[in-house]
Amino acid sequence: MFSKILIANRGEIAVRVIRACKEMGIRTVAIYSEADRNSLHVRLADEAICVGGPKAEQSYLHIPAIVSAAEITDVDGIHPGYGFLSQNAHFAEICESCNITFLGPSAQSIRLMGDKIAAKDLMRKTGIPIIPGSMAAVRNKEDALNTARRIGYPVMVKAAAGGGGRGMRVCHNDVRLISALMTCQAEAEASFGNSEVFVEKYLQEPRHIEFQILADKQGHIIHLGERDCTIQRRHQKLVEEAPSPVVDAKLRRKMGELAVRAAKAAGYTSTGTVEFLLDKDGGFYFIEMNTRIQVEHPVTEMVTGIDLIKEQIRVAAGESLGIKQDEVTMEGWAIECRINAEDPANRFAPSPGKITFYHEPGGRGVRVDSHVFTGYDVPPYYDSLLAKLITTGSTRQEAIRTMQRALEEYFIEPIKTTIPLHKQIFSDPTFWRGHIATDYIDRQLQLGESE
Ligand code: MV4
Repeated sequence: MFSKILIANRGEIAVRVIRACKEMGIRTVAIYSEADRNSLHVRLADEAICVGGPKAEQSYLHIPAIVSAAEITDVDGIHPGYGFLSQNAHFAEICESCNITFLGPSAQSIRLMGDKIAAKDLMRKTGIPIIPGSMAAVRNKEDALNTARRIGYPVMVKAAAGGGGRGMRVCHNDVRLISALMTCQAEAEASFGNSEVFVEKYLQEPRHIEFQILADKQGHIIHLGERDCTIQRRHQKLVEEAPSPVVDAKLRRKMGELAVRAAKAAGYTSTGTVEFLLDKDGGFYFIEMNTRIQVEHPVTEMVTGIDLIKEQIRVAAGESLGIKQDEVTMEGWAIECRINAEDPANRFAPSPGKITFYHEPGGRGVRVDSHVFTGYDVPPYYDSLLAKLITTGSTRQEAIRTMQRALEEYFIEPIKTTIPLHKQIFSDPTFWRGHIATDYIDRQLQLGESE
C-alpha cells in the first residue's frame, strides 16, 4: 500500500482524496498555486508545496513543477483528481517513468479513450451500440455531405479530441453542415491541438446515462450502476442522480454488461465511467469513456456504500477488487447538485470574491463535499465549483425533499451562486416527474440561453 500520495489538484476533490488517504493511514502532500495559499486542502494535507503562479498553466498544469514536488517529498503515488492533468497520458507516462504510481488507468487507456473516433471504432468492433455516423475523421466537405445524406439530418459534428460536449454542433442541412465543419475544426485545433472532427446522427432529447466502472489490475471489472446526468447547461452538468428514473432493472443489467465489456476492450484498470445516450424509445448508444474519477462520483457512493476513492487507491496499489458484481447493491436514491460561484440570473457570469459568511446544511440524508469556509477567497482562475450538495432518501421524492430543505439551509454570502437555480429546479413539477429533456435548463427555466 502507498505510504505517501501527492494530490495534483485543488478544491473539493483535493479535500476528498486527502480525507480518504487519512482514513487509510496514507500521508498526503498538497500542491498549490500562489492563489490557493490559504485554501483548505493545503491546511488538511500533511505537507504542502507551492508549484507556481495563479494561472493553471503555471501551477496545476505545470508538469515539471509537480513532478519536482513529488520527488522532493518522496511520494509513491500521485492522484490527479479530475480536470487538469487527470486525462493527460503524457503526465501518466512521466509519473510511471519516475517510478511514481499514477492513480488512474494506463497511459495507453487514457490515450485510446481520449480519441473519440478510435474509442467509437473499438466499441463498434466489440459489439457495443454506437451512434450511426462517420467511422473516421471527416476528410473533406464531400465526405461529410455523403455521411449526412446516409444517416439523414439533423446531424452532430463532434471533435475527435473533444469530450463532455466540448466542440459539438448540431446541423439541420448541407449549408449549416459545411459551416459547422469549418468552425468545429478550427475550435478543435485551438482547444485540443487536433482538428479532426466526425459526423453522427443527432439524437433528439436523449438522456445522459453513465455507468461507474471499477477495475483492478488482475482483470476483474465490475459496474456500480448508473448515474443520470441529463440536466446540463452548455454541457456542464448541474444535477446528477443515482439511480436514473428512466432505467429499470432489465435495462440496467443490459447497459451495465455492455459498460463492463467496453472497459474490458479498453484494457481498463482503476475507476472509470462509460457514458451512453438513451433515446426516447429505449435505444442506447456509447458516446465516450471518461478515464478519471468524476465530479459526480458521490451519488454512486451513497447508493452502493462503496468509497470510490479508497477503491481507486487500493486497485492502484495492486489489490484485487474486494467485491463481486453480484454483491453490488443500489439502496435508496441520491441526488447531487453543483454549487458554483456563478450568477444564473446573469448568464452564469462568474462570481469570485471573499466569502464573509458560510454555513453548510446538515442533518440526516445530507452530504456536502466542499473546500469552502468563512473568509475563503474564491479565486477567478479556476472552474467555479464551490461545493457538491448530495442528499439521499429511501425514495426519489424523499431525496428531493431533503435537497429542498438543505438548499434552504445553505448560506454563501455575499457572492452569487447557483443555489437559487437549484431551488427552482427541485420545485419544478417536470423535475419531480423525472422526465426531463436535455434542453431542460434553457426551455423549462426560461433562462433564455441558446446553446
Ligand atoms: C449528443 C447529443 C445528441 N446527439 N450526441 C455529448 C456529451 C454530453 N455531455 C452531451 N452530449 C450530447 N451528445 C448526439 N449524437 C446530445 C448531447 C447533449 C446532451 C445529452 C444528454 C443530456 C444532456 C445534454 C445536453 C447537451 C447535449
